[in-house]
Amino acid sequence: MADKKSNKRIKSLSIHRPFIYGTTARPFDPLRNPKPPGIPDDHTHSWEVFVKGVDDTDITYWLRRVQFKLHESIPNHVRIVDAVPGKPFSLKETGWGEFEITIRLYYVSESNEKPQTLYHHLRLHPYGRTEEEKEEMKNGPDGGVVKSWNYDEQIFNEPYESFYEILTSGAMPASSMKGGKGGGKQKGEKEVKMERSEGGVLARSAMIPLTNRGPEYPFSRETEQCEIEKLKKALVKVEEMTRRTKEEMEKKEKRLKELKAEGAKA
Ligand code: SLL
Repeated sequence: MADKKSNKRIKSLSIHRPFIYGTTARPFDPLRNPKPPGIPDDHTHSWEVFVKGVDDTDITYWLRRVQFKLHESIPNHVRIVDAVPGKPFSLKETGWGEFEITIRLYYVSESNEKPQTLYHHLRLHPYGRTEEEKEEMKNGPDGGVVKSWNYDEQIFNEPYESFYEILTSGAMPASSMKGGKGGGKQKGEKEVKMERSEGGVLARSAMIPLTNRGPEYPFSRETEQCEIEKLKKALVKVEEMTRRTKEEMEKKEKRLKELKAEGAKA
């Protein structure tokens, strides 16, 4: 670490890094997901919980360890996963029930940040806002695979200078990070081009991909735009409903007045 004295916090600056956390579950099925030997009879699903970079880019330059606290019914239910450069923090298990997983993030020591906690509900069964969404999860191309993934942004407020250095020491194409060990250009290595490929993101950046590229990469500006469009459409619908309700009320009020007038005459 840099000399303590010169390692000050950078005031009024905050920097963020996107990441994804969540679970993916698959029901045991003789064809698509056969149950491995030795798994208890009552286990119905295999599942995975993870914390990873957008587009699977490396995040181990700011995150060094993840602790997953599982349900107490699971043997050895507090699990620690240490960083392997270029790899997601992931844990695979089998079981029969859904529960809340406590995910504790430990940052690299240069950050001087205290660990933080996230909570994630393990989903084994299809879910969704509508019946179609549930149906899609059951019978869609991914057949029976239940994903519950969240996009999030880690914010570092007033980072230490040395940590800021690490965070900004050069965005690079994800391909140049292959095989683990990222970070900086090696001597003699040729200049890496700083551009997006296929709407993807540069490693060690805060970029969000432009487009969707399949079920493994669901978070992008395109998804965001889709959600915004959905909200806009919903808003139009709500306005339309409000207008109609108002109209009906006006009609009823009018009718009521008429009836009252008739009553007064009689
Ligand atoms: C439920 N409240 O009743 C939840 C608890 C616990 C899930 C779910 C055990 C796996 C194992 C397992 O799946 N526990 O024995 O390794 O639905």
